[in-house]
Amino acid sequence: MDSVDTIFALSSGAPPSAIGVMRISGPRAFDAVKALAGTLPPARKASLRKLHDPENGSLLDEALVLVFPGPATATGEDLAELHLHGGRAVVRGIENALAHIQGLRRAEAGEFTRRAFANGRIDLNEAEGLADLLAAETEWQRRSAAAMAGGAFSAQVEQWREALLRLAAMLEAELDFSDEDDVGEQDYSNISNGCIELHDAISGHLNYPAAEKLRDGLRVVLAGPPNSGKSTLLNALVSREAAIVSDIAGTTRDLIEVPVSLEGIPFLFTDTAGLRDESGDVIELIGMERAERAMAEADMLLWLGPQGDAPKHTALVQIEAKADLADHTRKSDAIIVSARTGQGMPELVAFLVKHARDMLPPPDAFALNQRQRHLLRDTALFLSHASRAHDPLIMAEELRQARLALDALTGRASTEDMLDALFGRFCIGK
Ligand SMILES: Nc1nc2c(ncn2[C@@H]2O[C@H](COP(=O)(O)OP(=O)(O)O)[C@@H](O)[C@H]2O)c(=O)[nH]1
Ligand SMILES: [Mg+2]
Repeated sequence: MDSVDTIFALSSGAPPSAIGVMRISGPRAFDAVKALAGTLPPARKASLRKLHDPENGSLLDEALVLVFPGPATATGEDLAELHLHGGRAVVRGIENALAHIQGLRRAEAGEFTRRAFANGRIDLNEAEGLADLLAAETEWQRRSAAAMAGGAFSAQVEQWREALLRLAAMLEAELDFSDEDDVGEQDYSNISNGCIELHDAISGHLNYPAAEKLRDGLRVVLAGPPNSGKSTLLNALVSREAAIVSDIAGTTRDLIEVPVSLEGIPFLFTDTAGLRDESGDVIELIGMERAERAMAEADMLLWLGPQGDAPKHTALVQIEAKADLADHTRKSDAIIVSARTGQGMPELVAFLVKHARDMLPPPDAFALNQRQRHLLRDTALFLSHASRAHDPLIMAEELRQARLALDALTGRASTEDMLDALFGRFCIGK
């Protein structure tokens, strides 16, 4: 019996579909193909084969069959793909036949990717990027996830890691020399400076906007007194009747959140209960409280009320609404819109998109998620400790901690590489 199960799953969408791609990965993948197709097609060449049920010989489908010998495959194992006709019965028939083959079982969720990670084909960051890529709904989400999945961040981490190993090796060398020659005070300022440099490089990346912003969308909150036109403007922005509009003050009482993509950028628009002093309605009061909280958390606040009443907010945008009415309120430095006639709407959207671009991680660059930020912050912190350590042994320990944090980032934790780097530097007859 093999120590690793061979797994299979339909990797394309739910049937019925034009084509259903069945993937098989593991030590018995090619045996399974032989069992169904009779012979094994040449590696990496799409070949047309009749697939028969190995138990009773009945024809199941005629399919394109591809085999990829490991370890240079997506999973790092022998991998096969059956491009089936995507009908429900065809797919089910093949699944049943595969399930009856010795050593094969259905894959669990994410198991192909998990194997890719276990076999060193991708690291944790790339796996996360891949998950984000599959979940991406807007252009910016897709590009950022693609950068992460494509290994841009992993390559950067690898560079930092090498720098870190070099510093550790230099320190190790100093410690050894001080043992042997007893030359008294050693000078560690080189290593200290190296730590500071690396600390700064890593900290720089922590200043980028977080990936969560990209995932959840920029929070744009519409606020102002009752009847100032918030709900109407929200509906116009998201191009549908998400919020109820009426001229009765207090119509919107709870937050209404609408995710929408404008020019490929994810936004979360929030309509709020109008702020007024004289409401006796308990529910409306709760609504106003929620409105206050939403405003505090907003990435951008569109204020439709009088200029003098505007709340304090770092990204406040004055909106002069209902511009089609002769007696509408005039404001200075405001974006002038009429949700009713559409006047000024393209300008408002362009303004929002322009500012969103500055607030989101740049596209095609990786955006760091919470786990990654957390571990990078740890790494930077240990480096800063190391740079200030007076005792070389403490410095070595801080560097070791920094490396462990970086290794947790990629999901690698071996010390083998550390030794390689160390001995690589010491081939001077030692
Ligand atoms: N003429 C005109 N009326 C508007 C405009 N926007 C909203 N209104 C009207 O103003 C009233 C209050 O609108 P609403 O969106 O419910 O305001 P909210 O209380 O701030 O959410 C409604 O009767 C709307 O039809 C606009 O751009 N032009
Ligand atoms: Mg409203």
